[in-house]
Amino acid sequence: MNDKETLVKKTIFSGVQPSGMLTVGNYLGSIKNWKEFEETYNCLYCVVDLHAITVRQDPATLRRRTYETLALYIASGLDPEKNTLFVQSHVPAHAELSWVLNCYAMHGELSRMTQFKDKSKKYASNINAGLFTYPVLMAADILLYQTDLVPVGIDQMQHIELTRDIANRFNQVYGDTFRMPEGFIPKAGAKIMSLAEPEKKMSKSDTNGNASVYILDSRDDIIRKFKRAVTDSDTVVRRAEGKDGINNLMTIYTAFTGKSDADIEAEFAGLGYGHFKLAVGEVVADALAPVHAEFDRLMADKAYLEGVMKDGAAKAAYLARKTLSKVYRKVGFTQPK
Ligand code: ATP
Ligand code: LTN
Repeated sequence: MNDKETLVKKTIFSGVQPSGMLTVGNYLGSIKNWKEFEETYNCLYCVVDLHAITVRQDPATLRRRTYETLALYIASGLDPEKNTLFVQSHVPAHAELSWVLNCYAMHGELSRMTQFKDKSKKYASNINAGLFTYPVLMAADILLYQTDLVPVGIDQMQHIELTRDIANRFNQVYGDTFRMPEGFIPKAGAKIMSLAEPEKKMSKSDTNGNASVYILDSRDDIIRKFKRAVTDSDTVVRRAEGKDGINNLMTIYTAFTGKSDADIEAEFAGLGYGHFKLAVGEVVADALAPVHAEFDRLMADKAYLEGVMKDGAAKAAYLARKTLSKVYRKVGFTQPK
């Protein structure tokens, strides 16, 4: 990406935490949708390791998952020549802008973030300041690149609203500094639910192994988990209020096949849930098979992944520094001569 492209094309930024094995929810809510932007936007996709340590991580595991998350970006189809793929901690401007923005984010608004409230319950013995200011770091990620569009699952929309509030507040004090980003939610797959408790979001850090289908699960595991998915006592495959389990399976089927609810109802008319669950499992396993193969190839080539990280960080750092310098100037910091 050069300066001219940055001027003409709009910018996309998104990220995933290397906090666990990625699920089908992460795939459908985010990564899978990113490929379609690579020709028409300047795209930056980040492995957000600074965010991941808001919850205690084992260092060796975090390191491995950082490589794995990057490999999954590429295995899911993102071309490192067309997208800037990088690791957050490799570009110091994220932490630097985050500090400045912390001084323009209010305690009250951060206390209202549902992810903070949920994670405070889940990790009650480690409600650290980083967990609280997590959305400010996310705002820094987005605003550093003068981002136009942020493709995410629905759970992140509240953080994007907050990013806009912080940007507005800053722009009002110092004049136009940050571009106003918009969230972008996928049509199918914005919120994939747990297979064990379908009223809860599928999450990579769920401790129940049957609740989440991981992108890297074996074909047998994927099919087994879908066969065991919690549904209801009805037998007809159709979308309806209160049928969270079936609704979720229909959403997943649509996201992988493009079929509408009416197509699905017709396809499984008279066949019952067992048949449908197996079909969903097979469709997911078929779609993920090429991702698995490419992932294995990439993980065997660490030098290549390190090259992608290095190039991505250099490109991102160049763009980030421009915004950060502007911010430092505006708030009144001196520049060393
Ligand atoms: P954790 O369990 O560690 O909080 P997570 O599974 O919620 O992680 P994130 O790294 O927070 O995943 O999210 C990465 C991206 O995946 C975000 O864009 C998020 O909106 C999306 N995402 C996460 N879970 C789902 C889901 N169940 N359905 C759709 N999108 C999701
Ligand atoms: N907070 C997000 C991950 C994330 C992100 C971002 C997404 C960190 N920085 C910037 C979009 C843009 C999450 O938990 N899913």
